[in-house]
Amino acid sequence: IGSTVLGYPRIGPKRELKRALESYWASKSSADELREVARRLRTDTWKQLRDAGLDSVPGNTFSYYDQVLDTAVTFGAVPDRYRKLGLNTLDTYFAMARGVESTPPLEMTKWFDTNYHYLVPEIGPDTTFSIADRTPVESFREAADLGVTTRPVLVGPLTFLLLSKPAEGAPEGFEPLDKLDELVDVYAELLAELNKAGAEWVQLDEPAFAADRSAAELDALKSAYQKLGSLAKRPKLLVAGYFGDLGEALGVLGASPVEALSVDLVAGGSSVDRLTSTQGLKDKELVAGLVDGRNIWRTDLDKALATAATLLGSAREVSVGTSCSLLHVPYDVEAETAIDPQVKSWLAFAAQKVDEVVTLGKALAQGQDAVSKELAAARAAVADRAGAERTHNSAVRDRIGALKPQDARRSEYGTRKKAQEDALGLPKLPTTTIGSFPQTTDVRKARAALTNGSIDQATYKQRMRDEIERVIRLQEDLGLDVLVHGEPERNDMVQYFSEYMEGFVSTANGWVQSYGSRCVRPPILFGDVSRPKAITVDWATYAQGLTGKPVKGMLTGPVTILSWSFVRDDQPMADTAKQVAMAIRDEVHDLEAAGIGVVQVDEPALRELLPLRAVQHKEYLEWAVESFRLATAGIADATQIHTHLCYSEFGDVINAIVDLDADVTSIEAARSRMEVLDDLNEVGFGRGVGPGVYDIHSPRVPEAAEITDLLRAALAAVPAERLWVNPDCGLKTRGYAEVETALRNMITATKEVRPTLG
Ligand code: THG
Ligand code: ZN
Repeated sequence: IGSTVLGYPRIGPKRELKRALESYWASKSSADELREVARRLRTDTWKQLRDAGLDSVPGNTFSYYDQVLDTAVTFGAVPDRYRKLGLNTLDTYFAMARGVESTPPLEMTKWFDTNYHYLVPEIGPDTTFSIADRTPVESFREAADLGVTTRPVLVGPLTFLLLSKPAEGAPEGFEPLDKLDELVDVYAELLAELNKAGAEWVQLDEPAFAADRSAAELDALKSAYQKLGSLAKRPKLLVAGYFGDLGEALGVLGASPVEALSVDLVAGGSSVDRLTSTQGLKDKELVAGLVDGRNIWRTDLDKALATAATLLGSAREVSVGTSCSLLHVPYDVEAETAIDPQVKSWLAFAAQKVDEVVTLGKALAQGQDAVSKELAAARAAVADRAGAERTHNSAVRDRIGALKPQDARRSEYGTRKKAQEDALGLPKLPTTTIGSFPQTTDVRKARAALTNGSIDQATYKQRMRDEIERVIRLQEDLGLDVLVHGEPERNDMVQYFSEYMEGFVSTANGWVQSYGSRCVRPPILFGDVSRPKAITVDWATYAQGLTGKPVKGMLTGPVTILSWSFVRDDQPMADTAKQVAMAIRDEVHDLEAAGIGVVQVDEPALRELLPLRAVQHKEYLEWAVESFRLATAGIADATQIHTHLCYSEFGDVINAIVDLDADVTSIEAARSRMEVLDDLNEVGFGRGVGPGVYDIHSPRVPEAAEITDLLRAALAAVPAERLWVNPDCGLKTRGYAEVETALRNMITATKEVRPTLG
């Protein structure tokens, strides 16, 4: 195989695909125009990767929306409700991704522990697999016509089925994996077609094996690759395991007839020992994933070469690759003109990572002298970063060094509850929202105008204040009890805070796909973190000054800030989390001092960072919970701390939610009919809880009667004194018309239920 990368960004260096998709969806351009943008993006990527000098260029890495959805469509796993719409192929695909009026989309969820989201395929006993779409073959030919031989990349059959869910109506006990044999037969057909088209290699991604898997699942892995490997006419197979150590799957794949394995040596560092002792690798090619596909730091090439050297005897051939697809990093550092030059010199985005892989590959194949200049430059950058003073702030370190366990503890909940009741005087079943209100076009335009200099700071501030006043008046009119300022001044809940903290830099073009056409620009946390001055106090006090009702201050928690940033890799995450926690704590304290009596610290990403392997959960949850508590302690008993979590199935983090010790927790619950409350009861959760009473992810407006029902269901699980009423997430992505009606119905329902309480 030689030097390669496992995948590449596809949204376009200037988010060309985003623009083209959104224009097509708005009926402002045709399918042909969209296809043309897509074709150009594919072409540019293939040529770029080939010209950069990679030995093997990945193919089929483009997607109009999501690679898991692509896999479902390729193999014909399209649920009937989408087929019945009678749309053409492209629009059926988008209906599965985004829904249409009559039919909601497939469920979307996080891709392992990343901030990328995939669509969850639905597989039932009746699903019949076939090659229903030939994009993998067609794109191979398309590249070949341009003179680039690609290595088509497919989600592997095990990972595909393990990420799928049973279709509605599937019998009790049915698992998508039950369909493995049938699916593998169709993978075999596709491999035969790719072989016929001239593909020498095909890459099958099996990241599901970086997580804990049962013996039955490992057996399934064995049988699938035994079968695929035994095909008479097929391309050579590269199985890629990433996002961690492959564990026992390594031995299984080692013993299988596939020709090559790719292993993640960044997230799965311990693999090195296991690799050298896995017998079956001796006759295989090993792609050593030495360049981090998920973070943006330049690789320590000397260290990477040393690791590669220890692997040399363990496989027939060792080549260099990325730890995972480069989908998770931005395109090109060179597009950043405003980042401080010293920090910039430490960074590598996708284009630079390709160069690193090429350099490492040459060093391995031809000796280090062949790339001495590149190695020296990398060495200098790594040394500069390691010795840089700007990553080090003694005041921050001294302050954290002096912390005592008590600094992360509040008084007993009973005492706080009493003090908060006296201070806030809220009715039973208090109503509130999660924080953000719809971001209107005017608000977005004002922000863009400030960025490009066409309005000044004072004008911008006034526009935001006008918006805040409108949102406060609306909430008073609706009759909400705890108000919010609506967050018009924020772009993204992580990026916004990072812009006001020391230790971060922002990018101008560092977009990373989050789902479909939606992107985020993760900030870069490069050094010790501190908060020089108050960030949100001005907006919160302005809002509080407009109303007699309590206004809730809105902050993002330390774990979520880390999770949605590119984080320094030169110290443990737990240490970085403490620094971010102290910065947030400063903000909590300033809000309190300015008269804000309720502060919400959101941790929607608490679960996302949960390690894929259970043995690592405890350590993670300890520092994650501790950083939240550090951020929210040291305040008066009367100050009420809220938190918000964005999921309804807690699984392994449910105990952590108790341990956060927040006074009020709002969570998603509408879609699961309040089941989450039973889960919380089971672990003895005894604090305030606001199970979302309507799903904001859908444009559908709930009737008051539906909400009344949900509140009654909630009251069966939670005593009235602890129950709050709120939507299940922020309202930022919705429109005002629907939000107003939905909130009005929510208040009507609450007022109907209140008099029935004892
Ligand atoms: N911020 C960050 N990560 C996230 C979320 C977030 N991950 C999980 C979830 N929320 C993902 N959801 C979204 C929803 C909307 C958008 C991105 C991720 C979005 N992005 C704008 C776009 O692509 O047009 C750009 C936003 C901007 O201008 O900064 O709409 O909330 N970090
Ligand atoms: Zn949410």
